Amino acid sequence: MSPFDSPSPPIDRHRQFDDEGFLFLGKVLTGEQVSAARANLAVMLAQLHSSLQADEIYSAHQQEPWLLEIATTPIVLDAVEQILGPHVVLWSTHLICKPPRTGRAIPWHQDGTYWNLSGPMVSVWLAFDDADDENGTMYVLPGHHKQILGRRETGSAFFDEEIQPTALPADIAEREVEYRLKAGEAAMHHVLIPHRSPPNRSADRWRRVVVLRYMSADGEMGAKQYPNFRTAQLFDREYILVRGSGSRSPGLVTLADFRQSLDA
Ligand SMILES: O=C(O)CCC(=O)C(=O)O
Repeated sequence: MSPFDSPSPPIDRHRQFDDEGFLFLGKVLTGEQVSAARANLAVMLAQLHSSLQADEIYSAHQQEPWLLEIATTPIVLDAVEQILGPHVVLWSTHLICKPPRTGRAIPWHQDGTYWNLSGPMVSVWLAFDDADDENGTMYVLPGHHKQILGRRETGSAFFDEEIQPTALPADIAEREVEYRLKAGEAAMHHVLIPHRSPPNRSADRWRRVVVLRYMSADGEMGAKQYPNFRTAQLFDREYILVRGSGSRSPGLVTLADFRQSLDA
């Protein structure tokens, strides 16, 4: 099954996602939700373990109920369902917070080449701050998501591989598209869309975003551990069924069961 086989999608959204490999979703959080998220993030960042940086907080929705609520916002899941079909699994989140002046760049890469997963997947990039070139927003290369491009090592543990510069078009500066989003807005990207982000060059503006990762319940789900943002101790990735049913995938946990385990 391809990611574009869902039952009755609005055809224009599918076409655009299929052709370009990304899609702007517009506003998905209210101003109130953004303010609450920023307050929660401030608490989390104050508790961040000294071995971690603010751009490497992985799957904190497995500890933080507020982040699980963001990842299961109905307007976001509706958009994801239109691409993946009715059975949707949340398998990871990544808080990528770039502090003013010091927030790091991320090189051109294709996510799918880093993951031990297969099947239809999409990522939703959701801004908690207004994001633009100055504070290190994301750029995508439209239409280049249909093949895996050559890679080389970066020598950095954060993103250890990048796309070979020779595998990218020479006129990339004219082709790349900037995610110029307001706080509370989101965009969706394909697992193979080449993307990058510059450093945060702003003197006083944070760039805080969360990337929400979803897959179809039909996909193959590999084991993975992440460091807990408070303790740096490793925990196992959970596959949470957030829409539909997943009878073919015995490793899944339902959203209701997962919420209960968080509350316990
Ligand atoms: O937000 C960024 O700067 C990059 C995000 C990214 O690499 C991803 O979503 O995989």
